[in-house]
Formats: sequence, C-alpha cells, structure tokens
Amino acid sequence: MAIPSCFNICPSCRSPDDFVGARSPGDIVIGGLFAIHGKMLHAEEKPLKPVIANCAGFEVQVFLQSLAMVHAIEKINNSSLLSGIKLGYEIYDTCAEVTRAMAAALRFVSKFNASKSLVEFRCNYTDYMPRVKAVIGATYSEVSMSVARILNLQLIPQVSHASTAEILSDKVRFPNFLRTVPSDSYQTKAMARLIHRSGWNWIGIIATDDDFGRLAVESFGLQAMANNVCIAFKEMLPAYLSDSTIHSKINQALEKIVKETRVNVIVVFLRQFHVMRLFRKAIERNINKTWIASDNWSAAVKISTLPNISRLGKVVGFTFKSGNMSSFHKFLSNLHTSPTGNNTFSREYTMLMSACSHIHDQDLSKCISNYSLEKSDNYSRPSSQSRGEEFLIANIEPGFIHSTMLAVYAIANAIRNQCKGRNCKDPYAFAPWELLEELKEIKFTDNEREVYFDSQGDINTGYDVLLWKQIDGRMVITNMAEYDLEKDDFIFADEEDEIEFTNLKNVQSKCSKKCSPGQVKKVSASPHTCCYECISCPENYYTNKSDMDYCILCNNRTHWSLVNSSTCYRKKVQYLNWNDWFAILLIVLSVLGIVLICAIIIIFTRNVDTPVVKASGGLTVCYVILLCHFLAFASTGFFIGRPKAYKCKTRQALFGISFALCISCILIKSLKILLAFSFDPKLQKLLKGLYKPVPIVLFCTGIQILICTVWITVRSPFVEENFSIHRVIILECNEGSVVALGIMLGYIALLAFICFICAFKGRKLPENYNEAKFITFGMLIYFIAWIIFIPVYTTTFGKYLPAVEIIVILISNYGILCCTFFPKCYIILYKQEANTKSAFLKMLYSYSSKSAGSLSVNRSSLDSKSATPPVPSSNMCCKGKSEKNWMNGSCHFQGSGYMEIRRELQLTNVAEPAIPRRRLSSI
Ligand SMILES: *[C@@H]1O[C@H](CO)[C@@H](O)[C@H](O)[C@H]1NC(C)=O
Ligand SMILES: *[C@@H]1O[C@H](CO)[C@@H](O)[C@H](O)[C@H]1NC(C)=O
Ligand SMILES: *[C@@H]1O[C@H](CO)[C@@H](O)[C@H](O)[C@H]1NC(C)=O
Ligand SMILES: *[C@@H]1O[C@H](CO)[C@@H](O)[C@H](O)[C@H]1NC(C)=O
Ligand SMILES: *[C@@H]1O[C@H](CO)[C@@H](O)[C@H](O)[C@H]1NC(C)=O
Ligand SMILES: *[C@@H]1O[C@H](CO)[C@@H](O)[C@H](O)[C@H]1NC(C)=O
Ligand SMILES: CC(=O)N[C@H]1CO[C@H](CO)[C@@H](O)[C@@H]1O
Repeated sequence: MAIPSCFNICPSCRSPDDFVGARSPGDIVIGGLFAIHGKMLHAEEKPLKPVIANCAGFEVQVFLQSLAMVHAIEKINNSSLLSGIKLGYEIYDTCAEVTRAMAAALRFVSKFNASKSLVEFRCNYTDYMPRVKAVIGATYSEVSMSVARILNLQLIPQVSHASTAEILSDKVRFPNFLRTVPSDSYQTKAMARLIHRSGWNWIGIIATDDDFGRLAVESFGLQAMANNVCIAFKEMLPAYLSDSTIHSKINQALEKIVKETRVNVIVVFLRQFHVMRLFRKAIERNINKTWIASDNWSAAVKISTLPNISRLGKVVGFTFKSGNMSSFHKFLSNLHTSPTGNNTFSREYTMLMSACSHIHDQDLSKCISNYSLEKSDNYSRPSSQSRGEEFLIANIEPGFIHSTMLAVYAIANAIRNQCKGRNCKDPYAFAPWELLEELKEIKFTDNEREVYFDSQGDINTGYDVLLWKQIDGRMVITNMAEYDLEKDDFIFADEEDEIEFTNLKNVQSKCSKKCSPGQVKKVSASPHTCCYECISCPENYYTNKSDMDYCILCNNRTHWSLVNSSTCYRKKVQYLNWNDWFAILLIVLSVLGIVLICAIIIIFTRNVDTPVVKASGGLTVCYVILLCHFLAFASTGFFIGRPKAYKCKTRQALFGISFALCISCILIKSLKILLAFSFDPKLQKLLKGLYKPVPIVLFCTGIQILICTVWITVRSPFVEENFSIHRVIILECNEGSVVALGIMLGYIALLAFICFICAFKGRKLPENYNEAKFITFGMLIYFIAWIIFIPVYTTTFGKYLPAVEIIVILISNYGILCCTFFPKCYIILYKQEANTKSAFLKMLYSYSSKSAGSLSVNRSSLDSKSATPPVPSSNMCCKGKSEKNWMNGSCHFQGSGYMEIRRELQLTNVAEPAIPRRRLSSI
C-alpha cells in the first residue's frame, strides 16, 4: 500500500500548499492553528539551514480540536445561519513551536488570490485583503502571543480556544486577540481557593518554562498569597520537548518533590506531553501526592490512562465548561464515511492507527505519540476504522471541543452581522478589521446561555472541577463541582460530590502543624508566613479559632483568661459575703459583743443601787455608752453583704457618730476626774466653767454629725466595681471622699486623745475603782488598733478590705467596752463584799493611809470618798493642804469636780460608817 502523501519522513513542505494541514474552500476562509504535533524534529546537520523542519509526536487531543473546528464549520454550512455563504478553512500545524506558527501566520497575512503567497508591505492595510478573514488558535499561549503580533498588523481577528495566559487580556498589546476561554487569572484564583478550602498551605508548583507557565505561576503566586498559601518550591521544565535538558529537569523536579516531604499537593501548569513524561517517572519512583491540574491537561485521557496512574495519588483539575457533545460524537463516528476536505491530519491518524494496531489499548496513545513512521516499514497493516473512532471519542476533552466550536460560532455570527446588506460571496466585501469590530459586539446563545466577549475579549464560562477517580480499575475523569467566577465559590451538583470535595481535606500539606485555639502563630525565621511555631497566648488574651495570627485581648474590665486560653471568662463579682467564713467569724464576734452588752445591761440594771454602778456615772450614762457600743457593733453588719448605696452611706456614719458619742461620754468621765484632781485654782476655775456634761456631749457628737452630713451630701459614698484585680470584679464602696473619712476618723481620734490625756492624769488612783486607768488602757487599745489600721487599710485591696475595718472597729469597740465595764462587772459579780458603801470606805481609808502621810478624814469627806474612789481619798486626807500633790503620795487639793461627782453618785444622804480614826489608820 502506497503512502498517500509525504509527512513526518520528508520535509513538511516543499511548496506552500504542502504546508497546509487541512483545507476546504469557501467564500470566507477562516484560518486555524493547532499544535497537532508536540515537537519539531530539528535538523542536526551543520550548518543550520533555514528550512521548515518536520514534526513528531501526534497529539490526538489537539487533532480532535481541529476536527471540532471542521465540524463546526460544516454544521454552519449546512444550516441557515449564513444563508448561502460558504465558510472555508485552512488549518496549520504549529508543532507547539513559535517559528512554525509564524510561518503559518505569514501565510494568513499574504495577499488574497495572489498566485504566490505574497506578503505585501504597506503603510495602510485598510483595503488590504489577506488570505483569511479570521484565525482560530493557537493552542499554546506563547504561540498565540507571537501570532497575534503579526495578525495585529492587519487587525485580523484571532480567536483562541485554548490560550489562557493572563497577559492576552491586555487589549493594548493584543487588540485583535479574543478567546472563548477564561483567563488564567480566574483559574489561579479558583485553584488558590480550592487549596485554601482544603486546608493546604505548603505546596509545590511545576510549570512549563514558557509564557503560559511563567505567567500562570506568577498569577498563582499572587492568588496564593491572598489565600495564605505558600509555595515551597517552583520547578520549571523547558518548553520544547526537543530541549535535551528536559530529562535532567524532570529528575530534578522529582527530587524536589521527594525531598520536601511536607509538600503533598503539587500544582501542575505543564503542557500535556510534559505531564506525561513527569508522571511516568513519578510512577516509577512511587511518588504519591495530590496533583492540581490546570485546564490544559486536567481532562487529558491519554494521561489518565497512563499505566498505574492510580499510584500517583489524587488528581483534581479545572476545566472549561463544556456543552452538548452529541453532534460531535456523531461527526466522529461518520468520519470515515464522509471524508472532509483535504485533511492530512486525518490521514496521518489513520496511518498511525494502523501502525499501532497491534498495540494494546492501554499503550495506544503512547504508541501514537511516540510512533516514528520513519523507522517503521509496516504501516500498511490493516486497522479497524471503528477502533480509530472509538479512540478519538475516548480522548475527547469536552472543554476544548466546546471552546473551539464556540470560537467558530462566534466568528460565524459576526460574519452574519457583517454581511447584512452586503454580498459576502464577494471575498472583497469586507476587510478583517471590520469583522473584528463586529466580533467584539456580538451576542449569541449557546446552550441556552448568552455568550459574548467581555471588554478584555474573553468569554468567561466558569470552570468545572474534575476529580480523577478509579472505577473498576480504570481511571475515570469525573465532574466534582462547578466553580462560579463571580461568587468565587464552588457549587456542587449533589451531596456525594460535596463529600468527595470535603475528603480532600484528609490530605495534609502544611509547613507547620495547625495551631490550636489558645495558641497563636509565630512566624519563624523562614521567609514563608506558612512556617511558624505555635505559642500560647498570654494571660488575658485568647484565640478562639485555630491558626490565628494574633491573640485577642479579653475585655480587661469584665473578662479574664489563663495562659493558652481559647475563651475569656467573665470575672466573678466578689464582695465580703455573708457566707464567707471570715465574715461569719466577724459577725459572730459582733453578735458576741452585742450579747455582752445585753449582759452588762442586765447586770447593771439589777445592781442599779450599788456604788459601783453609781460610780460609773449612773444608769443613764451607762445605757447611752452601751447603746453606742451596740450601734458600733451593729454598724459592722453594713460592711458585709453585697454593697448597696444605702449601706455605703450608712456604715461609716453610723460607726462614726455612735463612736463619737461613746467617746464623748467617756470624755466627760475623764474631764470629771481631771476636774477633781486639778489643784491649780485658775485651771480649775476654767475647767469648772467648761465642765457642762450634756452640752459637751451634744456638741462633740454634733460636730461628728455635721462632718458626716456634709460628707454624705457633698461627696456621698457609692457602690463601685473595681476592675483592677485579676479574674474578679470587686464590688466595693467608694468612700466618695477619703479626706472626709479621714476627718471623721481623725475627729474620733482627737476626742479619744483628749480622753486619754485626761484619763492618764488619774490613772494611779485606787485600783478597784479607778476608771481612769481603764479608760487610758481602752484608749491605748483604740489608738493601737487604728494606727495599725491605716497602713493595713491602704495596702489591702479586694473583698477583705471591709473586713479590715470591721476588725479595727471590733478591736476598739471591745477594747473600750471591756476596759470600762469588765472591772465593774467583775466587782458586781464576784466581789459583792467590795460593792458596798462600807467596803468602799474601807478601801479608801486603806488607800489613804498608805498613800498619805497624815490622815485628816472628816465625815463630810467620807461621803464622797465612798463614791468615787480617787476623789474622796484626796479629799479625805488632804483637807486644808491645798497645794500638795496627791500623786506623790501626799494630798491634793480637793478638785471642784468632786462635788459634782458626789451629786452624781447620790451619796450625800448615805450614812457615814462609824469608823474610828485609829482603826482606820491601823487598817
Ligand atoms: C445537513 O442538515 C440536514 C438537516 O438540516 C441533515 O439532514 C444533513 O445530514 C446535514 N448534512 C451534514 C453533512 O451535516
Ligand atoms: C483571482 O485572480 C484571477 C486572476 O489572477 C481572477 O481571474 C479571479 O477572478 C480572481 N478571483 C477573485 C475571487 O477575485
Ligand atoms: C488608508 O486607506 C484608506 C483607503 O485607501 C483611506 O480611506 C484612509 O484615509 C487611509 N488612512 C490613512 C491613515 O492614510
Ligand atoms: C497515597 O497516600 C494516601 C495518604 O497520604 C493514601 O491514602 C493512599 O492510599 C496512597 N495511595 C497510594 C496509591 O499509595
Ligand atoms: C444534546 O443535543 C441533542 C440534539 O442535538 C439532544 O438529543 C441531546 O439530548 C442533548 N444532550 C444533552 C445532554 O443535553
Ligand atoms: C519512543 O520511541 C523510541 C523508539 O522509537 C523509544 O526509544 C522511546 O523510549 C520511546 N519513548 C517513549 C516515551 O516511550
Ligand atoms: C452552503 C454550503 O456549501 N453548505 C455545505 C457546508 O458543508 C456541508 C458539509 O460539507 C455541506 O453538506 C453543505 O452543502
């Protein structure tokens, strides 16, 4: 069987017409550029000669795309779309190289109907008529770009069905370029989105070192950065298969993949024949990763049918949306019965199929792409037509077939619009640049969807997400999801697909382990933001999601958190509560104090007529003092429990006023003592003038009431939340004015001090009845308590702050209560024999005899002596010796307070004991 024509073996063109791969005449001719062969066979002879070389590596997928163009043109011819105008085509093989594509482009721009292919140079191509009115192609972006520059000279519209490089959207550089596929910027965005959604951030890229690959990598880099995805490595493979370094580059890339064990996801922007080679080697090396396929190979059946491809791991890819393939299937199955035009590719395919007829289905595509007709002497072997058609149908990549047909339909629709009112049978009817204008404007429907070129000359159809799945031992390319360009999101047809998509997350491809909530990323020295350590958030900070970049501060006033915390806790409101053990203890002590007061009241009331009670100033005074103590004890209750405005206002004032009243009463007693023993007549006169018990008490207490009133009205205490403490909010009383508090306490201290001074002078008077001594002691306890209180109060904070004040109140209260009433109670209860008038007198005599040098007791003085112990003694022994100091063991001047006291004690009517002088002195 004779070889029908010369291809592969002999120079691809001897005359210009040999150069055309497929052609069909027509009124309007459309050019086509397809990389039907994968590589050029560069001549090895030296010197290099300028001859267009042969190609090898038949690409069935691209061949199918050229058939799709033919099919679309035939369909249009057989329809009423162009009403009688016949479309023709001229298809050239670029062999994936720019040089060859440029040769074809030169032919496109050559003059129409010239006997030789003549490219005429002109300054003005407005009326110039080239061979073709429009061009479809090329396949690879790099080739498309170069071709576009030449076609641009005459503004011949170029509609690519496969070139996706982002830069081709630039209408300043490529004004005549349009395409029926979306720009890579969408694809890289979709990929980065997919990677991000699957939780990967440490990935590798392998790309072809051409305009498509480089631009895709660049675009992907930007999208990855926006999605917090880092690129661990980037490997570029030489664009041309004829490049001898390709093997070492593939090995180098695989080496990288093996070495970077944390990278389990690899994005592949490679030409199909690169993918084939890479994958074959990867399968040999047992590399198991997840591969993200770009649109140019994601649906390549010849790759998915590589032997043992399933060992390679998962393949997820993006592809253009496709349409109804049924008519194309029909076209393919009728290919042999209705040969179309003059198509050398078809013939070559038939030859290859017959040459590979002995090859098993699995290796068929390898055979076809690697088959060298040159070396074979037996390509006449019979081959079944149906096998060839089945193989073609099996290798359909619907996305590309659809985009190719869409390109033809777009041109046909533009021509139809252009030919309204013109006779388009005439090849000179319109120039290509007019068609270009029309193309930019057209709108037509495809698959019930309106299709048009956007301002960048792209048709954005969106993507389908493909998953290569092993079904019954065969790798099947399935549709997993749809990617919506506008929403930047994935749409699933059914739940199963969504589960499939979610399963991708099982693959780990991260530089660093995920940081759990409570931790924060700390980017380590590496330049990648995806490589980090996880460190715990500090106290009061938290992270509630994993992999957060920064810790969030809790609301410092109301919330807190531990180190490494994923939430903030509400601060607990704290105050000295009733159920706090310490509060209970204090309450018990207060209640005990009140019980004590009651006991004293009972004791005193029962013994109202005894000298001891009378000596204490009488029942009324005692009641007043005890009431004050009671109120002071009661005031502690206002320091406990949830602070409320009324409590804050009451507590200090209640204590302050009652205590001031108490001290005032005691002060009167002290004054009385002072008065009684003051021997300086002038001073005594003065004191006597001052000694007015009721007004003094009212005055002293009145001042305190005034202080408290001013305080509460001007700077009233209020309830406050104190946030300064970790983990809790202290509910406390703000005193409103610390100065006012100071004045109030200071005023009590002042009274107490006066009391102390007065009492101090009388401290050495007879033991059993000496109140002065105990008042001194009581005041000392008071001072010590409050002196300790100040530093403790200013340094303490928190809920026990009120407790400190309670303790001090209790101490001073108990101190004064005990010192003033206990000795008396003791005498009343246990020394009843001493609590008689006679015993009083006895005691006094005894004391007097000890302390005084001479005794000069007279009866009148005895009355009083029996009442208030110190006073009578001095009176008794020192009558007439006014200047003597009783303190020094001699007699004092009888203080004028004495009479007062005597009156108070109501002892004036008491019968004096008939004790002889001698006897007295002998006691
Ligand atoms: C042309 O179209 C008609 C129907 O419109 C159809 O019957 C015929 O098979 C078509 N021919 C080709 C070659 O497609
Ligand atoms: C092409 O040129 C030939 C003469 O060289 C002429 O006879 C023919 O009409 C031309 N065809 C068209 C379509 O202009
Ligand atoms: C180009 O040629 C056309 C027709 O020959 C003419 O109308 C047009 O003005 C020319 N343009 C320029 C810029 O010379
Ligand atoms: C590839 O690795 C994944 C886990 O990383 C495993 O589930 C899968 O089975 C492996 N595939 C092959 C073919 O070994
Ligand atoms: C495709 O189109 C054919 C008619 O051309 C129709 O019979 C078939 O149902 C369509 N297929 C789908 C999937 O829409
Ligand atoms: C292609 O075929 C040649 C021999 O014709 C063979 O040496 C080479 O290994 C084959 N390449 C592949 C990738 O199978
Ligand atoms: C108008 C015209 O020439 N139509 C043709 C288009 O192509 C188909 C298939 O080759 C022919 O059948 C039509 O006659």
